[in-house]
Amino acid sequence: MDVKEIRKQFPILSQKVNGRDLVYLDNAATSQKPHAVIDAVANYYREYNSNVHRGVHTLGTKATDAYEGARERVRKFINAKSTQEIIFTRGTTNGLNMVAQSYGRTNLSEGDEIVITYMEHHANLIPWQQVAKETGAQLKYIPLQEDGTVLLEDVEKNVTSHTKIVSIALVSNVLGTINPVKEIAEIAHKNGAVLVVDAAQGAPHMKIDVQDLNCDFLAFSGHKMCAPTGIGVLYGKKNLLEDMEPVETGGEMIDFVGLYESTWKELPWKFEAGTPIIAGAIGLAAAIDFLEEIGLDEIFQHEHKLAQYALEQCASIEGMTIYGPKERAGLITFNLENIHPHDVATVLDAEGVAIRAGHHCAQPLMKYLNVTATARASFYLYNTEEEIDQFIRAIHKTKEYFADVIS
Ligand code: 7TS
Repeated sequence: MDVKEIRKQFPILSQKVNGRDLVYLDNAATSQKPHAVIDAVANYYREYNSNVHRGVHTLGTKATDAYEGARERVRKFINAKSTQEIIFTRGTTNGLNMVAQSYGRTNLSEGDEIVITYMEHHANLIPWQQVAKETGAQLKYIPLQEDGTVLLEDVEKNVTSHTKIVSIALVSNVLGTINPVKEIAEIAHKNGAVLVVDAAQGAPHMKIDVQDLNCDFLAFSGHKMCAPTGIGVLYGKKNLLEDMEPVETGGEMIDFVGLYESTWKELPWKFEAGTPIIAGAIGLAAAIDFLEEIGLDEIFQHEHKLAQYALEQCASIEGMTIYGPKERAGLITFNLENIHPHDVATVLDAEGVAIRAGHHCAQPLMKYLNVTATARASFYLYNTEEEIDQFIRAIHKTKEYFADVIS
């Protein structure tokens, strides 16, 4: 992987921030966009902007071909059996809400259980809280090990014959833990439950094969994988999607409309009410082309190496606590003793280093870790060891600055 060449593809990276070379380490929040994606979106608007699935005019046909072509591109990317299993959404949050509201409402009742973990992002937590309240189902949490991993024994203990839904992140956005979702799918299925996978932090960084994982639903966001904001994907097994009611109704998703009754289009369109996210889907297809040309395995290895390098560099920094397991995806969540993470992020920004501080939309996990907030540096394919060195220097500066202030 030639990171120097890759960086040239991202125009935003070559700028200075606060007089320093920008070091963008907030990729778990959103990734930057390469020329190929920016151009694909601009070309759509410049050359063939039209609504889809409607007229027979030339631009409309071109837009429809590009939009449906993007669906096929996504199908191949996650190895789904059919494009009928690929629903375009606004993002992971939107996709998980659809599963909770459609599959959850229909299939849950009093006494049923929804099983999640303490590491879930709010997007994979609050939709379940809501549907549990509406249906009388119970929300149960699988505990974590001290290093932030999930033991399969604990999954076995918590998933029972009452469990209808198990939902878990493929990769934690705070701990970097990579969860054994294939094994968890087996446990869920053995108990008659479905497995929902939140792949927001997985899809941008590793190869996903939904048939191999044998998950029932899987959601991810385009904006974390070089695509524009406002586009995402919900994968669902065809037999499950076929039995589900649409969450939104209106134009585009109907077959026949009478005065008092209507019927729905076939999959996947019955879940895509209204004018779809055409430019977003085209941008996502370009992002997938871009990532696959480099290779998802290569990207994963690169980020894994960066995380291990960062962990080594951080190990000798006094007063630095790092959360999560040693074997992890490309991010590091940490705290510096006696310094609030927002202050850490502010000093780092002055040094040109962009990280995130806060609860990372995982308040139950913060409570579990016994902290109110943490700082997080998250890596992507364009980050380098030199950037991690700049990050480490900025951490030392932060410590020195606050040591002076405190004394
Ligand atoms: N699930 C996980 C594991 C996430 O990390 C995120 C976003 C979401 C779901 C929601 O994705 P969205 O695209 O629908 O917003 N995570 C983060 C983050 O860690 N920092 O900012 C956003």
